[in-house]
Amino acid sequence: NQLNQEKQLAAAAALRWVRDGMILGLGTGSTAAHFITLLGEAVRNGQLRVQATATSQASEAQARELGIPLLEPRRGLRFDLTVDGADELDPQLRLIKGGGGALLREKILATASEYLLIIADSSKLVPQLGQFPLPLEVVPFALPWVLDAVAELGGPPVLRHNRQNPQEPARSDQGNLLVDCHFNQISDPAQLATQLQTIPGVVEHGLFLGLARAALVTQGEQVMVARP
Ligand code: DER
Repeated sequence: NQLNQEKQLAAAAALRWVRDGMILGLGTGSTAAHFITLLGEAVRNGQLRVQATATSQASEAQARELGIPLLEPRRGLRFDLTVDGADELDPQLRLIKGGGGALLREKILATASEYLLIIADSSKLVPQLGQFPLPLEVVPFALPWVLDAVAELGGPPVLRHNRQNPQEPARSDQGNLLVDCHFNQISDPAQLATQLQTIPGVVEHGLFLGLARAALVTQGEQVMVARP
């Protein structure tokens, strides 16, 4: 369908940013999965020699399956390029991420990257962040107080449930809980990020500010390069 083609087009455009010998960060989600598939083909046919670390167990399994050489986290490891999706992008390339539940490792790798390249279909572009519920990764013990604190901040929180069996809460790769906060409009993302970071038990939030260097955004057959 049209949306899937837009995701594939963005993924294919991102592959052209990969240089032989690069150390890559691999994102999570359906758009990033297309990129990993295309990267796997380029590695398998000898077009590219790369090493990579993934932002989720799911992406790691996909990369391993495709024969992409994987790197374990180690001191001093930096990524030449990380390619990842997003749930929302605003004109300053501030992002909401975490729809796929991988926001903690995504932010860890984004921060360890020389260059974070976002790939997204045009539905992700928004004038102001917040329509997409803001994901948090939360330590289980802290949940009740985190829910109170986030509600106080004006973002009605919803505990995310496991898609396979909905009576179970969703779990991150770290075994923590995921909470989606319905702020609707986030007028000051930096202020909200600071407020969220001070709530004990909030391991990470899905506001990615000042991290993305560029975004490849597809609309139909067109691929736009967006920069902050
Ligand atoms: O969780 C994330 O941040 C992912 O990048 C994800 O939300 C993007 O999802 P999609 O590529 O499946 O639309």
